[in-house]
Amino acid sequence: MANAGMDPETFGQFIDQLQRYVRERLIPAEDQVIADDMIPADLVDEMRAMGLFGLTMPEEYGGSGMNIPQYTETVRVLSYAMPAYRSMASINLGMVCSALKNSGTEEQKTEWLPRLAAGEIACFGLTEPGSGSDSAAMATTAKRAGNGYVLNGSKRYITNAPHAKLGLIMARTHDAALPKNAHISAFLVDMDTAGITIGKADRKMGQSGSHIADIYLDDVKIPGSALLGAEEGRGFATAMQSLDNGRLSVAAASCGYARRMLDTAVRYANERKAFGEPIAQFQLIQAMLADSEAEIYAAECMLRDASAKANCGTAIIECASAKMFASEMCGRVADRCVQIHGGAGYLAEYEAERFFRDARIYRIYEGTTQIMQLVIAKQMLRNFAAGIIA
Ligand code: COS
Repeated sequence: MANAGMDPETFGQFIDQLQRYVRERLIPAEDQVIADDMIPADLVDEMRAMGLFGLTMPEEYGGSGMNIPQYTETVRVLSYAMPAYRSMASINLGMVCSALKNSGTEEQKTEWLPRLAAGEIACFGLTEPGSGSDSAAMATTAKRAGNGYVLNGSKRYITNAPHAKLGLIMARTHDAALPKNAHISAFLVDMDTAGITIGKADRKMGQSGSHIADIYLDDVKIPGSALLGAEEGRGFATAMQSLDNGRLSVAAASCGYARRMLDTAVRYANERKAFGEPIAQFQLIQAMLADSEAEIYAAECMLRDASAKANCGTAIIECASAKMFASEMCGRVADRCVQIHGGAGYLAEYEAERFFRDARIYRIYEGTTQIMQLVIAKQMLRNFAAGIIA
């Protein structure tokens, strides 16, 4: 059944407030974020005070109770600003909240959802040095010890690892691979537990102010109550279900940031003159603007449709399609934005250059475009075999 979410009028007011906040506070602070490679602490506090970390948590756990379409619309609006802001809140709002809501026990929800809603940061530990796209091949182990488990292994490219208080960590509870990847379980790990160390934040191509790092797990003793859903073998399904949600967030981020790029390109095309008139008057520039507008619109429509379907149940094809199309679209718009800026587009003092670098990861994380193709095709073939016709 569809989740009704937040009352539409309150949601509309929230979006108006967020749009103003993005333009009046977040965008003006971008240069500072780039210079420090860090969102200023007072801005993070403001984001907490606005409830931005708890939008998707149910109200009874201290959140705002947004449903999936409201959550993705919020991410889209937030993503008009540089990606670091979404990055800080998105693991709370998307993957970890979704895993807790869908699979957590009542005790786990009661313990963690209010903390996340209040702004404690979460991270999602799936990828490892030896397993990215092939996530079921992970090497991190969770061995039973008394009433609890001992974790050993490492996780790589983990967004927010340096800030996280909660890690949703996937680990093998069986040495051998099991059907449906049931050798993997998910654990809610307090990141202050002894034996956890965080690597140095990695230097990246773009996305200043957002941090990824390795997590090292060395004989980390966790209680049995940390097993998500109190059930072994559900970790892969939980991770995939959470990734459906995370993929919608990347689709929304791609739509929001592409809109920013296009607005910037339109402004520049009106200001910059060549052959005696603004370059916006030239049809070949207009073609790039028009293609970008139409593609952003298409991605926004997909995002809304996929979000509505995911709000009613599983929507694997739609989530993967929206992520694939929107992230690829964002890359094309970023490229055109540089092209419209001409030589200036290659210079760091213009925004187009960093838009281009920032956008590149959208086609990679939460599942590459190539993995999205596999996910979509696999589901299509399953539907065909089951006689399901669209
Ligand atoms: N929702 C709920 N359960 C799901 C699911 C989803 N979207 N996808 C898979 N599952 C569960 C199901 O139980 C499924 O079995 P059934 O389909 O028979 O019910 C089981 O997991 C196994 O799924 P599948 O057969 O699709 O697993 P594969 O090993 O074939 O999956 C891919 C392969 C490549 C699709 C998968 O490993 C993947 O998506 N990898 C990319 C991971 C990724 O995005 N990494 C990026 C970084 S993470 S931040």
